[in-house]
Amino acid sequence: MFKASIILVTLLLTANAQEIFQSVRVWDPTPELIKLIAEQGIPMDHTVGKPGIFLDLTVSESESVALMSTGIDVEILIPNLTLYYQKMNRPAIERDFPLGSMQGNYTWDELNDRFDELRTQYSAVMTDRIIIGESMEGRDIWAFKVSDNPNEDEEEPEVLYTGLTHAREPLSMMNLFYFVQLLCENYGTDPELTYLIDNREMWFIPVVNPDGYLYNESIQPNGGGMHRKNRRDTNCGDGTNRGVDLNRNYGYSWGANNTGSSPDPCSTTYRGTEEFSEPETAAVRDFVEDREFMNVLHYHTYSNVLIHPYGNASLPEEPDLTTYREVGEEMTHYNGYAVGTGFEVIGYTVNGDAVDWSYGDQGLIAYTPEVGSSSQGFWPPEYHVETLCQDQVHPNKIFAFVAGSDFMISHENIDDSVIESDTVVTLEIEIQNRGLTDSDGPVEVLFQALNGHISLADSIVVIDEIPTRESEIILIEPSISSETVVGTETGLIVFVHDNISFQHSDTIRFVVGQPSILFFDGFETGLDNWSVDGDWGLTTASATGDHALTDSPNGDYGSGQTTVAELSVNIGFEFIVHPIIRFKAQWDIEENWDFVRLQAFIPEEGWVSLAGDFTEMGSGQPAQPDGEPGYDGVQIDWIQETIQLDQLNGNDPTAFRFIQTSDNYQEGDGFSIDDFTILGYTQSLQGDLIPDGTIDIIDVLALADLILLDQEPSAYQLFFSDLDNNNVLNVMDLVLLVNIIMGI
Ligand code: 0X9
Ligand code: CA
Ligand code: ZN
Ligand code: CA
Repeated sequence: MFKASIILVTLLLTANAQEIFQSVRVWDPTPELIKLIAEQGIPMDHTVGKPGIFLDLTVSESESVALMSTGIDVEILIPNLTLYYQKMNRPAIERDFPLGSMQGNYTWDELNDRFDELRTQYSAVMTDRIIIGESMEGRDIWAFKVSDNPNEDEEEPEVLYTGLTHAREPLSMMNLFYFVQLLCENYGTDPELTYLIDNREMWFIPVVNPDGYLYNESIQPNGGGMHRKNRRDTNCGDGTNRGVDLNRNYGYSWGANNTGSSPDPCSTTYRGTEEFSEPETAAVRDFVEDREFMNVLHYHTYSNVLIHPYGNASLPEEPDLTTYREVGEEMTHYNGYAVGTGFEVIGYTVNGDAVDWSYGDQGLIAYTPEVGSSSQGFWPPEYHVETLCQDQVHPNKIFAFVAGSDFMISHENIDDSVIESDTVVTLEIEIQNRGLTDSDGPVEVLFQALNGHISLADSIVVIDEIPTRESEIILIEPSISSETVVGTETGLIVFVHDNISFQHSDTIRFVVGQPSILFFDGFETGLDNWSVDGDWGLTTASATGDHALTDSPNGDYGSGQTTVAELSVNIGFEFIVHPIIRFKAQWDIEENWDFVRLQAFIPEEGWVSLAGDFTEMGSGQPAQPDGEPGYDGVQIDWIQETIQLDQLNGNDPTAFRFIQTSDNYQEGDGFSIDDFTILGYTQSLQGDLIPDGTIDIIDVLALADLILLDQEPSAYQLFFSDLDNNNVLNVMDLVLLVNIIMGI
């Protein structure tokens, strides 16, 4: 049954594609086994491994299925090597992405040249400039499309990206060039980018406000010009005071009040004489009204935030609010930008801006990303330009994916907290159509075993349809092999797609058996295990028992500080597989500005911040380091956090610490921790000093020898034979060992 179903999946997956190559690990590679593998015609070049323990092979998917069906202990490490290589690839941008002459940003001429260059090279997937209007001073405002068959208007979901509404925000344009170049360069090689070109129409208006941008160029040719508005003569002289703020001139709630926009022609937020009074906004309006967009990103800088409507601080109605929050969270998964209304994330209200009109009037899902941190500002140092562009690739990709139907695993749940060998597991998987378009045809969910420890009767589940933004829960019941020992990782690779969507894959992993507790602190006996500074101390506001650990026992944490609580225990991680940290926590920390991180100390690397079920990426603000996971926001009820230490890639930590950081303004009640537990799977039995899987007289003799020799025992010997945990090996351990054998 197992074999048949796997072959079925293989056929489905490879029906109209090339063979997939995988990296697989063969456990326990005895010389006989190696011979057997070689005899199957599996190439032994490029194998790596630890002799006698495992051997990693590069095989085709059918070879890996064949290996598994012979009963060899095989584990799939990388399900699709081609995809893996392409995902890991980062273009060497120094060479590939030329920077411009204004602190790395293109001048108007340079960006026009860049466009011509790209267009010449990639005319198969790019239109020429399409002029959509003329600026105040008579310059072309142009758009272009990236798609296959670019000169045809195909039935593909359309998405729009705009830049340089505000003249002093060059990264709003640079990141679009970066994204377009990446799309074109990887067309035909990168599966995701190729899919987007083949199945979306991605439109770009790189410069909404050419006059303002050229004005900045004229006053500061090397970058740094601070003009924001367009160049209409508003009777304020000919400097940066003149002009209309294009992001206050759109026709939704235009001029609703004087705080969100200004009636003063010389103000930086002057809204103009009436809605769409400016040729630049009118051009965007006509273009959007003429086409059938699903969604639009109006790029600005800076603040490291992703803003959604409405500008007056009111929230969109459901289900759109959830769409905004969920899609926003996914877009900002790697760059950590805060998602919310402008009022929530940058603290002021606006009226007449582009996102409000795009959503409120046109019904499009629309955001304004504000690229870069406050320390980088409008004109970041040149060596930051490329990184800032790169930070927008993921959001730009997700945004294009969600214009159509697009599926992901939004939730998974296993009915038992401990998965035992030789049992059937009930696995609940929620599949969401996160896209803005209904599914096209049935949604197929295909499963492949991660290794030989799991099998599934039905490898494919078909869901009739999943409308836009809806989810469907499916139940599957894989069996765990009877030969699977405690601490073995297994799982399923899941592929989801409809007739036209991208086939995303995701891996669900779990470890078989009950983990052992290696360390526990419920904070009921003081802080002996911890060294603390700042205000860290005990609180009676606990999850269990009478005490918990907190960064601020007496009210809010302090401002502008870094404090730590460090755990000094020595755990023999070398003898543990899949170690886990689990603790209960509750917090109130200023979102996106202050932070608490749990870190592990790795001797060669220093402190490494750990990701768990509840961590979010740092926003890049001073107290939230960019790209480091941590805790912020408000979590009133105690939750249980789980942290897989496998994320340390086999490095054994020697210490842990909670580190609290805050900026100078606005504090919260802080972070509390209870029942801090370190768990892990011991694949050898305690007492099995001569490791042969059984505890018997041989182990007793070995331990007796050790005790008689009276030498300093090794960490390994201590770990497996110090049965009363007192850090010495003596007769008591011998007695306990004999008791185990006698079953006492
Ligand atoms: O004020 C603006 O126009 C934008 N910020 S910027 O610094 N780039 O000028 C923010 C627009 C926020 N939009 C809404 N809250 N709707
Ligand atoms: Ca097309
Ligand atoms: Zn702006
Ligand atoms: Ca703060």
